[in-house]
Amino acid sequence: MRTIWGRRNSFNVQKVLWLADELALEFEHIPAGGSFGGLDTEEFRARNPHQKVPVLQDDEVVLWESHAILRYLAARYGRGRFWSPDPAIESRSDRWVEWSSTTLLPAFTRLFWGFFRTPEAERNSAAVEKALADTARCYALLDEMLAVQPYIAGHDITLADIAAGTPLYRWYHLDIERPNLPHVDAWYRRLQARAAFQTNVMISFEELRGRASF
Ligand SMILES: N[C@@H](CCC(=O)N[C@@H](CS)C(=O)NCC(=O)O)C(=O)O
Repeated sequence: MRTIWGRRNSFNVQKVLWLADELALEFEHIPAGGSFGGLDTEEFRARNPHQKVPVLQDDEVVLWESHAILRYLAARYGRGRFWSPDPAIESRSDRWVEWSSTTLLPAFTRLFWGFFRTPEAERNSAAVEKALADTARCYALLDEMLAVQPYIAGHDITLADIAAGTPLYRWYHLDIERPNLPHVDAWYRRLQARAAFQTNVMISFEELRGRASF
């Protein structure tokens, strides 16, 4: 019995749903968080003391933190595709998953919250500019990597593309000035061609506009 909790318009949830579909896993999806609520019940808190989504339950294994879930699913069900038993090979992707956690996603999250989730009249334009510049610098770095290979860690899609690629749909739909990054554009087109990306990432986030309450 496999269950994934989390609202579809959370990009942390989207990463997990995207990978689960890439691996053709069967699971029950339970919308939770945001307007669905459900994070403050004792039952949910027992699964995730932080009361956040995504959460995965795979038989007796319960996991939270989107990147920990990605690694678990890949190691358990994606060997040879999304996971290499050779630590040296896996580290080529894993370093970018870590970089996404520590650098790209914090910058993008500041941008998304400061720009899109804050009502226009309340925006701190200096903070938004800074977040935009920081995010653009991250994607500019990826542009250099992607100039010589189609995916972040080489010729095939890896967890790095899921961690760093999930925000792309929002990045390209925000009414902001993006730098010209042709290799990131091409990478985004490659990801858009994948059914699992279309189903789980290319979905409206309009409900989040000007909403800082969850
Ligand atoms: N670092 C965590 C972040 C988890 C997180 O902050 N989740 C947000 C959604 S993106 C959440 O649960 N917010 C409360 C809500 O949706 O009600 C992860 O990657 O899973």
